[in-house]
Parts: sequence; structure tokens; C-alpha cells
Amino acid sequence: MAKTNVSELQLERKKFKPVLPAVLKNGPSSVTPKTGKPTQSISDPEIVQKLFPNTYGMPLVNFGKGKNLAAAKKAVKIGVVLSGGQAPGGHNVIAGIFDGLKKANPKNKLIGFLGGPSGILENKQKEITSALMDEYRNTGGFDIIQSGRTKIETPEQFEQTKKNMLENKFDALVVVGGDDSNTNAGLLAEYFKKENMPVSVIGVPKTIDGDLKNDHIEASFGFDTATKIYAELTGNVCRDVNSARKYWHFIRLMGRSASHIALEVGLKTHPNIVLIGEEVREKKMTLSQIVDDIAGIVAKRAEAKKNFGVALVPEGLIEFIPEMKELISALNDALADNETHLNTLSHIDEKKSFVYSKLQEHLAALMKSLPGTISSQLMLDRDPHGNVQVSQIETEKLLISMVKTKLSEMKKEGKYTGKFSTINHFFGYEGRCGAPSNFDANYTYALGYNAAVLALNGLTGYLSSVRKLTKPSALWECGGVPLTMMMNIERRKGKEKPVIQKALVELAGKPFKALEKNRQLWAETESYVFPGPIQYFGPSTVADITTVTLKLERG
Ligand code: FBP
Repeated sequence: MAKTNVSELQLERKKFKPVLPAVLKNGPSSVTPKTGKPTQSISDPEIVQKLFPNTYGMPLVNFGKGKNLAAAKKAVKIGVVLSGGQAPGGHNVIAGIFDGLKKANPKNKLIGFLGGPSGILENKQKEITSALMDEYRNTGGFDIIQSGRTKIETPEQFEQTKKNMLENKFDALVVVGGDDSNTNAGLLAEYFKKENMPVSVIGVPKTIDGDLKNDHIEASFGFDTATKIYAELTGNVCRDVNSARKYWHFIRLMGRSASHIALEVGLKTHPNIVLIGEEVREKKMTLSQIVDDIAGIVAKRAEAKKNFGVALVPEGLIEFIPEMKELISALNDALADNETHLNTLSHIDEKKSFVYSKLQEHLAALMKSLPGTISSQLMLDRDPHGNVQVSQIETEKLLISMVKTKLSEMKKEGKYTGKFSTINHFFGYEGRCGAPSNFDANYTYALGYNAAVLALNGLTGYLSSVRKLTKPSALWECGGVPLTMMMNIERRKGKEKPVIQKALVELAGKPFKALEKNRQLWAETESYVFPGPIQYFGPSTVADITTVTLKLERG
């Protein structure tokens, strides 16, 4: 990278040295794995066990200090792939793996697969050298080797992966990904074992969505930085609103399914409305009930001459509204079952008419009642894992238009006299490649280093686990969680599949309770908080703080 292409902040940031957990500090040959009892999958144990006969039931692994010369004995070659959406800190995961490997044995090699899992299939590789690595330390993005969403799923793709791994003499593969990519890592680990291949597969928990977590994975990386960026932007909008006092801003926030991002940003900024998908599901709320609630708050504020406010809408909301979930799930099946025919139709209206004929009457009626742009967005291609692409569905605009209609009805009935001028936003891609916060820079480096130690010990089918995250990083605990332990059976692309269970917002959990306690006050007043930009330097109380969610859940 030529110096002219580097900002002053990047230059300073290069000097940041992540602090490793004490247990990893002296390198892989001073770390010993300790194993516990056999584990079970989170649900559907018989089915998961049948599908993973070679990797099911493995114990949890905890790392302790102790001589482990085996971890450094022979030189190894490890591949790394970045899979799925970008998340701040990916480069530091690679730096952690790289430094862990080189510390164990300078002859160890780290190879990056280019462009996500397709790089494994197409054998597109790049060696991570010391000089290359140094250019990317503590930077955002995944551009060192790029990412992609290809799913390795057909027997031919598994065969191709085996061939490329064996021909290129890989000893291990590290998959940096979310729940779907790590499900794929679990399937690969099982397949490699079944084929008697001497290749381990280790996962690293990545996703800004924050929904890859459980008792042993306290947070996925990138959530901290991304939510700090969204909270800065949201806080700025709150201040603008409070200054101009003339608009309602509807902000849709990323998070394909779970509402952790909206909840975290809400807790950081105190906007007037924070919708939580999981609550909508629990209360079985219809779209019109959600609209009535929002209109009620708008009207109440209007009575106090406050024709302004800020509402947060999680992008996954749409799938939590029971009627919409039913529609999306029926659509998923209809699109998967009729893919070939649909591909012969060129116009979206033709496709829609065909799909209406495949849906039950009430679902077709619901779809027809939605604005045309929204029903078209619901028809967009699913991702390779079968998920509807919620980042392309403009739920905030749907809500604005429905709230407008509701308010004009209320006006006719004399129940509303205000003015509803709106502005819509979507904060998503803006946060995924930000320079990692101090927390994420340390966490990702530890996750990568820890993944290298798991691989060097010949372990396979494990997710890198770094815990006690509310303590300083030197005190973090390290080890591995069996991927099969996090699995359950879900319907994907019209079929029952084993997948890592997503962690949704728990309505009994402390973060949601904190919102519940305060939201009436936030709805009626201007209790806005302005978190400002991420601080990389300065007092630890500002630069090293992590998320409100983590603090409430683990603090
Ligand atoms: P991952 O789960 O792969 O980390 O991706 C999450 C996410 O950022 C979602 O928040 C968003 O809905 C989606 O990716 C967008 O996907 P794409 O980058 O393919 O548009």
C-alpha cells in the first residue's frame, strides 16, 4: 500500500498491539487443551447425531497453561476463508492465526482462499506473508482476501474441496463466518473425518448481527464496532431531529434476523421508538397493530406539539410478523419448487401472478395488499443458504406509508392534528467495514490466535471460543466449542437441514428489559444520547468500552 493511500489514523492504528489473553501469550507450545464431558446438540439430538456420526458429542475444550511441544513439532499449512458478510476485525483474525502459526514454527504457512468459499472450490489462493499481513493489521474490511457467500453443499463440491485440500497438502482450514458458514464448517469437518482426511476444520464466530452466541460464545466479532458506528449516526440524527423539530426519521438497521443491533443502538441512543422483531413475534402482532402503535406515539407527541421523532426498525422485523413470516416461508417454498419455470418468465409482474397462483388464498391476498415495491422485493433471489435478503426489503418505507394512511384516518376522526413529514434511512453496509474498535481489534486477534492453537492441536469441528469478554483482554479464557453442539434442525430451501441455531433477542434478558423499562419515557420525551464516533485513543472508559448488550448480559 503506497503511503499516500493511507490516512493518518490508519498509520497510527498500525501501531496498535492487541493484548492477548494470558493463556495464549507465550505461544501455542505453552498451551494445553483440557477436555470435559461429551456434549449434545442444542436440540434434535438424535437427528443431528445421525447426520454427524464422526463429530457429534465431542467435548468442550478449555485451554490452560502448560508445555505442549506437539503443537510446534512439524511445519503445517493452514488455509483461511472469510465467508458471508463483512464484519470489522476480519483482518485481525487472520493476523492472529498468522502470528500464532509463526510463533509455533516459523516454517508454518498460512494461505488465504480468495473471494470466500468459492476460492476453495476454484483453488484461488494467496499466501499470507509477513509484509502483506502488516499492511492490514487493525484495519476494517475483508479486502486482504475478500469474502463471498458461496455454499459448499453438493457432493461434487465436497469432492472438489477434498481434492484441493489433499493436492495442496493442507493440514487445516479456518472458516471465518456466521451461523450458516459455520454450519458449513461443521459439515466439512464431518466429511473430512468420514473420508479419513488429515485436515481439521475450525470456525471463527463472525457477524455484525450478533446472533451467533450462546453460553460459550459470548459475542460474534464485528457487533461491537458496527453498533458503535450505527449508534454514532443514530445519535447524530437524534440531535438533528431535536434541533430542527420537523421530521420523523425512520431508521432501518441491519441484522438479517435477530434484532440485537436495533436493541443495542436503541440502548445507546434512546430514540422515541425501537421495534424489536422478537417481541412482535412473541405478542403475535400483525402489521396493522405495529402501525397502530407507531401512529399512537406520533399522535401523542403531536398533542405536545412535537411533530418529530426517531424510530428504529430492525431489518429482520418483517420475518417476525407472523402473517409475513407465513407468507415469506410459503414464498421460499414456491420459489424453490418452481425455480426453472420462474426463470423462463422475464417480467416481475408475470412472476408475481405465477407465484400468487401457488400461494394459499389468504397469503396471495396479503401479498397483493402490500405496496408493489415491497412485494417485488419479497420475490428477490434467496441467498445461497436459502434466506430471504432482508437487506433489500425497505420495511421502513412500508411502515412510513402505512403510518401515513393510519394518521390520515385518525385526522378524519379528529384524533390527530399534527404533521407527519418523514425521512427514511438504512444503516447497514456503512458499519460492516469500519476500522475495528479496540474491543474488536483485541477480540478478533485472540479468536484467530486461538483458532490456530485449536488447529495445531489437530482438533476439528470446533468453533474458536474466547470468553469473559467484559474483563480486560489479558484475563479472557480460551478454548473451543463443538460445532455440532450448537445445531438444530430447520427448514431451508424447502428441506429440513441441520443448522447452527441463531441466538435471538431474549425477551426475559437484561438488554430487552432495559428497553422495556425506559421506552415510554423515551417515546414521550427527548432523552436522546449522542455516543459520538468510535474512540481508538484516550481514556479507557471511552476507548475500551464494549457493548451495552454484553455488559448487561455478562457484566
Ligand atoms: P453474515 O451473517 O454473513 O455476517 O451477514 C450479515 C449481514 O450483514 C446482514 O446483517 C445483512 O442482512 C446481510 O449480511 C446482507 O448481505 P449481503 O452483504 O449479501 O448484501
